Amino acid sequence: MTVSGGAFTLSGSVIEASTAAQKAPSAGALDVNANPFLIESSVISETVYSSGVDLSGTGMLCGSTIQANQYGGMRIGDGNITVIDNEVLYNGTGGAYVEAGIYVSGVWNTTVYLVGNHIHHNRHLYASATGGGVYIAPAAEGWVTLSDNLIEDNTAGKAEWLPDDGYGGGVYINGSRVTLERNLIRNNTAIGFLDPLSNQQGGRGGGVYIRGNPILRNNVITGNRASFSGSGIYIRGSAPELYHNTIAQNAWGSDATGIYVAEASSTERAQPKLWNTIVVSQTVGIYAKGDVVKNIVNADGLLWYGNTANTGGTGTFFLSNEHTGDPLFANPTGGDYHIHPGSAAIDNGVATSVSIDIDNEPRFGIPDLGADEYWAPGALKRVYLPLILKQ
Ligand SMILES: [Ca+2]
Repeated sequence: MTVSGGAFTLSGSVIEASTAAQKAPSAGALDVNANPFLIESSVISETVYSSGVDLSGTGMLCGSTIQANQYGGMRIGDGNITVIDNEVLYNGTGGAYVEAGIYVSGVWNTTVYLVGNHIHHNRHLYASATGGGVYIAPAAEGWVTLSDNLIEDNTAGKAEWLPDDGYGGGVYINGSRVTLERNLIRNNTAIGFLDPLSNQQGGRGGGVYIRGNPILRNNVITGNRASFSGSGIYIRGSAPELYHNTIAQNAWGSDATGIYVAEASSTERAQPKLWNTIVVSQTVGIYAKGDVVKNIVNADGLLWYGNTANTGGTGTFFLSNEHTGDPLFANPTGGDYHIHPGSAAIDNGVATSVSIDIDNEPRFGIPDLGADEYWAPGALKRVYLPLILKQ
């Protein structure tokens, strides 16, 4: 279905098993360029030879299910678009033109919000697969914000013995005007392969692959895997800013690196800046390559725990306010990375511009390290009481 022009509303509809005439993701079973549009409580599934939804214009997609579309779930081009509270799953089931669960590109001078979506089991397996769950590449004047999403069990790349190199199992970012905040990014995979010269291709950035200078705030990145480097995060030749992120137990095969920092070229080094980071249960917490050019890691406020080595590589590290101790996560095997009383993260952070935590609760006094701010039972209610009384 193609919609072009003025106002468009689709509510409670099912678009199922469409076959696109044009064999490309950009066709979309539902191809909308409207102003304004509202798509709600609908199902777009099992599209053959294209993606499920292609959106541009101004509008909102909410409360819908985007499932098992062959060339990718959703494609967002230019527009002021909000995608909220959807389930995007099992897209990218096959074919030569497969894209991510949600693919965002273009975004000229406009703003795209992806909020509160559950993005899971999507698979980008076309050659140089970038972004299993979400691919983001905004233009210079656009802005893309991902907040409060659960991004899990997505894959970039096909299989270790096939030449389809994967980058960014959960999220692939190529651009600077991108914000990731309050997301739980877990159990995603980036698969690579060895070429005939035994060079490693792909297999980088199990959770997040970063090219550009995005901002990451209050995210938990855990249980992700990469064949070769950066099971948690891979940073290539860029200077992203990372505030209050919790990186824990990302591991697979030869790589169990929390954050891997590498140059893009001999003249383009990586220089990430981190504040109030927790790095736990990694073989190498943060690795900075230094063989081609000295990549530089600046980190202020760190909690290390249970890493075989906290840092690695011959790059340059400027670390301050480091702490070592048990963060006392509530239930890490169950995916709960809130911290408990007695956590070494509590009140050990440094002051930053970040005033809330992953739960949208205020930072309290001296900020805690990582994504969660600990509040004693009942404490938060007292703070919110005046707000409640006003209503
Ligand atoms: Ca505190």
